[in-house]
Amino acid sequence: MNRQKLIINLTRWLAVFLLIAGLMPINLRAQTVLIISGEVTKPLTLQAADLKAMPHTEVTGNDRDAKEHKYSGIPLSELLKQAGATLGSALRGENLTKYVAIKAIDGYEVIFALAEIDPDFASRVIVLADAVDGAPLPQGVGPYRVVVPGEKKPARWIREVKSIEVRFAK
Ligand SMILES: Nc1nc2c(c(=O)[nH]1)N[C@H]1C(S)=C(S)[C@@H](COP(=O)(O)O)O[C@H]1N2
Ligand SMILES: [Mo]
Repeated sequence: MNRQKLIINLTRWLAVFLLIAGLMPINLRAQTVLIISGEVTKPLTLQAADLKAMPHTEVTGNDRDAKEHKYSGIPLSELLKQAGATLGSALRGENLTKYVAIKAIDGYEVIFALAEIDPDFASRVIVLADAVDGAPLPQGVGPYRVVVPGEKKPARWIREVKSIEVRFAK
């Protein structure tokens, strides 16, 4: 193959690649959608496909419309476990002073004590929801929203989550 043919061939493959990449839904393209950092042994930079592949749980919750909805999402404990947070038998002593700060695109921020998230302590499963009643969360709510089952006021149901950070309170 001469040089010119090689270049034509490479250009063709590049065109095919760009076409396929262009046709992919935006949320499947390789881009960071969630960062988990702070007091963890394995900070995570996650893409949509990573989150999609994680174990999901269904929880029911009452939205502000007072109607019951079925949310599907990744338990926050699962995300923090994968990041290497001190959960389970490691959640004792000074680690009980840790909290989890969750931030949204609009600057809104909420916190949970790490123990509120650990399944050994908590009787409810707090999730990072990516679907409601079988459909992806709408624009402005998702792609990821925290859902706290049983909480009387939905103020910690933080929408458009972009990062999760574990910190020491002291
Ligand atoms: N990102 C973000 N999430 C947020 C808020 C916000 O201002 N920004 N407000 C919270 C408050 S105070 C309430 S009461 C609920 C309202 O949820 P709704 O918009 O689904 O009714 O969202 C919570 N999540
Ligand atoms: Mo609110």
